[in-house]
Amino acid sequence: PMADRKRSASGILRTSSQHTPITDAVAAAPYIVEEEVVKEFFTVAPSGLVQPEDTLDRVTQFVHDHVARGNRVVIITSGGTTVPLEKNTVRFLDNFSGGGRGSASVEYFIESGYAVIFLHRKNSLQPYQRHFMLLKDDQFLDYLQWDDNINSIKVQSDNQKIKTMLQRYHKAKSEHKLLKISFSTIHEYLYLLKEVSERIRVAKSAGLVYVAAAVSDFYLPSAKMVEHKIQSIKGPLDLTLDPVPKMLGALKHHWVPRAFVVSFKLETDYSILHYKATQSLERYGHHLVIGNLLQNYRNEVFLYDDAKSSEPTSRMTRSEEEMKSNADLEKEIIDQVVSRHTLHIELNQ
Ligand code: 9Z3
Repeated sequence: PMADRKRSASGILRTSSQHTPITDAVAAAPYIVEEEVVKEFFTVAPSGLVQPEDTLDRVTQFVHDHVARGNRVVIITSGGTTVPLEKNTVRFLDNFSGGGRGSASVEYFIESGYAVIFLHRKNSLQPYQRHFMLLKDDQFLDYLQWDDNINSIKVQSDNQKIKTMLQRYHKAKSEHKLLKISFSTIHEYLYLLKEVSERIRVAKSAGLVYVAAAVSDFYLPSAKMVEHKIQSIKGPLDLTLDPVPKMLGALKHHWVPRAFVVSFKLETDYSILHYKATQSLERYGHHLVIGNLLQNYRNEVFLYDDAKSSEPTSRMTRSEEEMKSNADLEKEIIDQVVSRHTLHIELNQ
């Protein structure tokens, strides 16, 4: 499929017919998980939901302040969720995501005037800081030197990119444009996504949810989980995981019914990407789905906003030059998302 796709005139391949026979009647029915199922899922949270007590109050305050100033508010989720295998967790499953997409997106949303709630995996890449973490030859510490004369640290850099980044960081900070909240487990993630989403409802159509986190589809309920570290003496490990209730429909229809909702779809097989992405549009009612393939997700994404179309609405790529200079594809992605959000606000005043 990758080779075919390169050869096609538009650069886009039609979805393989194997995945398309889904009737409109079935596909059009929105999928919304029952509230009981959501409640049940959160009550069986294995290791509790570890958060500072005032986390949600800080969200309420943050949203209140920015809505009062007429700012748009976006929730950006980023990083992979964990699935603990033991109550005292030594082993866990993880989803692929280092937080590059989410953390880069934060910077461009802030540049576009948004206030950002960054729901991220603990220890994943952070906005602004990521530029120092991803340095190839230098290390962050190479920029710092101890100066005995002033008994202080001196920063040594003539790197323009870093200068711009620092300026943006300090501006965002002084304007209180960024609120960070971390998660680790799938339970923490979904719990926080629900609570935080419900708190941006007051932003109405000026609210945006941008789901870039890589979220596990399977988990081990605490009833099936052992207390202590699984011992290897017992031989091979058999695991049967339960499906995670699909909450993306409830997000759109119940938690933030007036907000603009953008989600990412990660696949490894191009021939099913189109089907899966349009399914998210139809089943969950998302406004925009951004599809990407694990093999080249930093260089190419597909935008889907029409469930009935047999092709993605558009495709974005990084040129050779942009790859070399390490330019972010997210800049272009956020430009697109912001202009669609503007239209959404105009239509939903
Ligand atoms: C993505 O597809 C993101 O673009 C990546 C970004 C995870 C590939 P990195 O953080 O990677 O820059 O290293 N995110 C969505 C992945 C996902 O699991 N989506 C769910 C699904 O496909 C729906 S929310 O079912």
